[in-house]
Amino acid sequence: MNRRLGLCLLAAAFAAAALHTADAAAQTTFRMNVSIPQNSHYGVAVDAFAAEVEKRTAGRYKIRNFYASALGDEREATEAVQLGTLDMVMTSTGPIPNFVPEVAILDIPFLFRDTAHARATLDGPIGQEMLKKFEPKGFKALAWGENGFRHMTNSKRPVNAPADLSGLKMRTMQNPVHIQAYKGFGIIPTPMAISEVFTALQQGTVDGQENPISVIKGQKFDQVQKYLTLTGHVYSPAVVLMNKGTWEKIPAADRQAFMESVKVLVAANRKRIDDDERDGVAYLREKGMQVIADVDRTKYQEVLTPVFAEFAKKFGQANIDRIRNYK
Ligand code: EAX
Repeated sequence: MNRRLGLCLLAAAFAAAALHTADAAAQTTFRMNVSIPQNSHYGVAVDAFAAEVEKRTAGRYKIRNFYASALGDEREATEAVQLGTLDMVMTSTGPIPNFVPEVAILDIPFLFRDTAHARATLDGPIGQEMLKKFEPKGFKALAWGENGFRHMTNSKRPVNAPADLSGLKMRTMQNPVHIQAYKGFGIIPTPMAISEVFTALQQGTVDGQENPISVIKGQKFDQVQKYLTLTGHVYSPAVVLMNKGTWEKIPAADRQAFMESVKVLVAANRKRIDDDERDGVAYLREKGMQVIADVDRTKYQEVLTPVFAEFAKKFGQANIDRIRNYK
């Protein structure tokens, strides 16, 4: 081999090695948004997810998380994921009926008996079928997460019975099922994004709001709300979404890594909610809230009888019963 050819071969070998290294280091970063702070049942979940994805893909994929609606409220972020200008969002189902109408059935009040029932349903065939409904709308839904059972707070009066809700002006999510149902309670619903709620309560634009203990505590609503009634009137699911086109570009082996990682997200999310549920009410009492814990939920359900009839027409009684009776 002459010297010239030798050098050429050497140069080619270097080039190939450099290319290989570049390949191995090729890194994709996905941006993900949540509506509430890092120190919350979504924040700890997406952080656990980011760490797991990075570990399982040997750093080839990174998740960059944005908290407290930094990249938009839940509706805006969901829309951005649909369009592909944002990669991922973990959101409550607040805005979801506007994107995937079939999933709105999950937002019906008193649909789930308790947390165990909700988690089993979402983890089982019903929940998994529902995740597929996101696909024709431009989303890959990786998993159901959780926001929790929602309770009523307000600054006007203790709500001891359903009739006490009548005439209260309450912030609601931008969710058509909630809005329709809450009107059935006699509430005057005022939909707005979560990032605006504290100020709206403080300034008296609305009298109250409803959210899980985790959110009431995390958003410091105890500073602007006197009364809390543990109505648990509706279960609030969360969902982890990715833009569908983005998902399809991920090689199969790495998709598997994402699916394994999202299990870690769900576990961290649920664990934090369990902790908040255990300690949150005592904490809110300490902060000065007057808590009505002894709630006859059947009374609240009875008030919604006409609304339930409307939902039966809309979603099909059999579909509702299938969820209600899931064991
Ligand atoms: O998803 O908007 C709400 O009330 C939600 O519960 C909150 O953003 C967490």
